Amino acid sequence: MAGKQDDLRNRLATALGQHGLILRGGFRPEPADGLPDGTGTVLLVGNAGPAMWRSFAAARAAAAGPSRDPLDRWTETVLTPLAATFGARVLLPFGGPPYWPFQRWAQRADDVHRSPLGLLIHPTFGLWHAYRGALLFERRLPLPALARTVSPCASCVARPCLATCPVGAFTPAGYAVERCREHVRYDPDQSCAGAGCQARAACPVGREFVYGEAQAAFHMAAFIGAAAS
Ligand code: B12
Repeated sequence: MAGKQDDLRNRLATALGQHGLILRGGFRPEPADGLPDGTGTVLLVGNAGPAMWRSFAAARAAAAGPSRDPLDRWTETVLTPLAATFGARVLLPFGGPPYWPFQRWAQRADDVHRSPLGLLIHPTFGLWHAYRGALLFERRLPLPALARTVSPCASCVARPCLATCPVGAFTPAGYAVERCREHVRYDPDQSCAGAGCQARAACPVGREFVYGEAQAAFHMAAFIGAAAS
């Protein structure tokens, strides 16, 4: 039985890989996780590095015309039929408020830790990863053993992430969203808008997974609410 279910996970990983997506671990929900009743297993789906961007960019180039929130629409287009094929229900990280607590779920599913920026850091991918959906199965699927490591931020003395933001948006009191957004919008050099968040880029972990320029610019355009190109 376990072999058959491992096989399901392998087939799922292969299907996701065709879209540049990966499995990001899983967990068996407890009441505090806030998942719908009857959920036996949650598998998280996400992206790390630039692989998803290549699939999304190709699909977008082939699409008829511009759409609002194109990455979210693409995610739905990919994950909805895939979930149906595998007998799962899909929950998405966008579309709120309210939002499903993906960062909390991610910490249950995988070896990720909250970084000083608020983003979750992964020992291999660094800050260059995100979540695209949660697949909910009624069954209790076997889960791979999870090795928990100490956060890479614990031994990072220099903390360049906290020293790099040009407007000091990452403060001891939290992330000053509007200060960040104003700067991304109106900075004449457009350095954050073009190359992405400089605080995120200052992190030394997972350098080989850094997003490319087009992806960085896309996420920043979405963040400031400009039409992303
Ligand atoms: C609302 C939101 C935002 C708001 C944040 C508002 C705020 N005051 O913090 C805004 C629009 C500003 C934002 C921005 C970004 N976000 Co955002 N955001 C979300 C969203 C949709 C909901 C968060 C939420 O309210 N959850 C509800 C609570 C109950 O759930 P939770 O898991 O416990 O949420 C915790 C986090 O929100 C966290 N938190 C607190 N402060 C901050 C600050 C930052 C920067 C982050 C990322 C998280 C964070 O505290 C919450 C309570 O524990 C999530 C997706 C999701 N569904 O989780 C993405 C999410 C948290 N964002 C994400 C990302 C990547 C970003 C950006 C980096 C995108 C970009 N531009 O590249 C930017 C950061 C800006 C920058 N400098 O680059 C990723 C994080 C992935 C990771 N590795 O951890 C998520 C998970 C989306 C995804 N698809 O994976 N975001």
